[in-house]
Amino acid sequence: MEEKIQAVYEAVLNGAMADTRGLVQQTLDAGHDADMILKEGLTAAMSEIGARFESGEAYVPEMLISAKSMKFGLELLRPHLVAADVQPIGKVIIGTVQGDLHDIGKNLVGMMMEGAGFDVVDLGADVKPEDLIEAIKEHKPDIVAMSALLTTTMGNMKTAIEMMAETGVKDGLKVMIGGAPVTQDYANEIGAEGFGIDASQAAKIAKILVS
Ligand code: B1M
Repeated sequence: MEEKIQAVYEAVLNGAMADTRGLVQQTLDAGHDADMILKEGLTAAMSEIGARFESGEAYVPEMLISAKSMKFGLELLRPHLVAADVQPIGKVIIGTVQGDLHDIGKNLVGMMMEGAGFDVVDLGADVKPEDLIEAIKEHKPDIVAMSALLTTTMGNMKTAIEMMAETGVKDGLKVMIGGAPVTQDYANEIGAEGFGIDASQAAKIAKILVS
């Protein structure tokens, strides 16, 4: 791995928040591609901290400071990942489902969708289905995009879709889902029109859904 990107990777892995910001900036200034910094630096470090958590070598506090470091880096990459002056091609409401606090992947998907030309309304994490329904009534999106990172919360995607149907807001509205435990089979099972394995695929699928 290139030296500067390796330093970003290590800063995120070690939860060195201030260092991450400086190192991402230096890596950008050196002319490295934002997408490469994201994949080989930030995202790779989060995968490693996840693997360490799984094997008992890291604990929740370590995951948390790595996640915060990644967020610092991601904010600097945002302008490079999101193209300026794009006319909206549709409106997306995005959020992480109720009971789930993981928001990094959701933020990334939101950024990629912005980059693809969508107007994105971000409801944050731990979104109750009732609040989602209210937001749909207020913003009238083309797509609702839901993220879940826990096997225990992915069922809340189904609950939200059912509530959309019951309250009459589902007509003409496309639903997309994603997150580590989520699969295309699960999307088919709960009646979601779209599934994305990662943020860039999510943006591509969203474009297809509004075309
Ligand atoms: Co948690 N956590 N966590 N965690 N955490 C996981 C998810 C876990 C896999 C770790 C592990 O065991 N290896 C595990 C889940 C196991 C399971 O259910 N199968 C887990 C657990 C168990 C927990 C707690 C229960 C731990 C505890 O308290 N004992 C707890 C739950 C809290 C809660 O939500 N109620 C918890 C807490 C946390 C922190 C708060 C410490 C922190 C989150 C901070 C934050 O997000 N603000 C955290 C973190 C950081 C992780 C890991 C390490 C990293 C997640 C991440 O940000 N990845 C994670 C392990 C891992 O993923 N390897 C883990 C980087 C991100 C870019 O990837 O989010 O997968 P990801 O998003 C991808 C794709 O999934 C996809 O695109 C994104 C970009 O390519 N995608 C979509 C996501 N949403 C999409 C939506 C789409 C399409 C694609 O369409 C709409």
